[in-house]
Amino acid sequence: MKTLHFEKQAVCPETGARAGLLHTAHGTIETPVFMPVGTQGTVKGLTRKHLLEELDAKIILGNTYHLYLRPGHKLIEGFGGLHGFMQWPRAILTDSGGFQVWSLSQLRKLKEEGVLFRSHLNGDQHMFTPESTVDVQLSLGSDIMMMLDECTDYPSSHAEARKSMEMTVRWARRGMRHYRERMESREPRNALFPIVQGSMYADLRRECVAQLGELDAEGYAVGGLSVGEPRELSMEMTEVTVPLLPADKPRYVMGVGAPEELPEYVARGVDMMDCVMPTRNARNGYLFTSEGKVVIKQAQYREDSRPLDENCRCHTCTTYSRAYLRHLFQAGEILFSTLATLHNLTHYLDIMRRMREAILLGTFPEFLKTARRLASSPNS
Ligand code: PRF
Ligand code: ZN
Repeated sequence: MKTLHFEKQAVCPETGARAGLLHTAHGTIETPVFMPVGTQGTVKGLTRKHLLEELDAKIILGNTYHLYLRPGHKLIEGFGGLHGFMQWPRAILTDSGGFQVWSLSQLRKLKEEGVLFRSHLNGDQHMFTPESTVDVQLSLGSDIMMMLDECTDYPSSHAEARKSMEMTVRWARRGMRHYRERMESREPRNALFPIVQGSMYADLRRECVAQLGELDAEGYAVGGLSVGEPRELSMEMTEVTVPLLPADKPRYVMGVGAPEELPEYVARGVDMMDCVMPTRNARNGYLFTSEGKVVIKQAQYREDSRPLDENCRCHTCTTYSRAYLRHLFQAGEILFSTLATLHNLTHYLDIMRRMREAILLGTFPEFLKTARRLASSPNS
């Protein structure tokens, strides 16, 4: 039974960029989409009102690893899942935890059964299996759940990458079987996306796509990118992987990217992306504008009365000066995080909206050309 419906609206013939509508149980998402990261059940610094009314975000991301450890998925389930707990009425995607175990937990032991790890909070030992991460995500009630995968270290030898990719495939088969069993006794509201791995090896990526394709999932993700490799390699791997994924299903590249990378991924047929960059950088005083980066602590902004970004319609840019923002940052005021996050996310979501519009209008190649010219200009 279908839980998601992806409606393709337009494809750019020159590049393969797609515009579509992704219908979920918690509303319709216009694609291509960037999903703000809300690891702990909150997009740091923002209220629901900001997300709904200022940003008009249609989907946000949560993390199984964090929410499982604290406050616990059973507690959240008691509040009606993550939607009820955080009072978020729109769509939620949760990552499976595999990647966060890889990047955060203290001790990690990979077994055929799953991944054994120690909590980064108190050192307690836990295990995630392909089955248990589906169960945890069903408790969280996310609209799109992610399969347990192993994000292969970069760099890895071909043999290591093959071993890791094959484990990810075996886990995906188990996870999908368990998911289908669980769905028999449930109203179908949650989709499950397998994740393509294969490090930086085109043959492994192709093989992984072919094997995961047999699972006939409702969407597919590409993992293992943006893990330290040069940008050309991320793009090359995206180019070999994405066109092989089913054209009538959403395609999600996990954990990307910088603002100037967004058009590059979309041009390669990607529908969904997420990244901590706009939110994390905001809190650290790194702001993205239509004219390039602003490092707000710099002395040049001390008496700068201009808005952060003349071309931005966000609350931060229509209300405050750069000098005031710099002062808040220097004084360590909590308001800075809110204002900076609001702006950076507005900037990201606006790029996505402009791309979507261009794809629908048939002007995406021109958009891409302009975006590339701006990206190679000195102050960006
Ligand atoms: N796997 C999972 N989540 C992820 C990644 C991955 O490979 C990445 C890699 N960029 C980010 N988030 N499950
Ligand atoms: Zn702004």
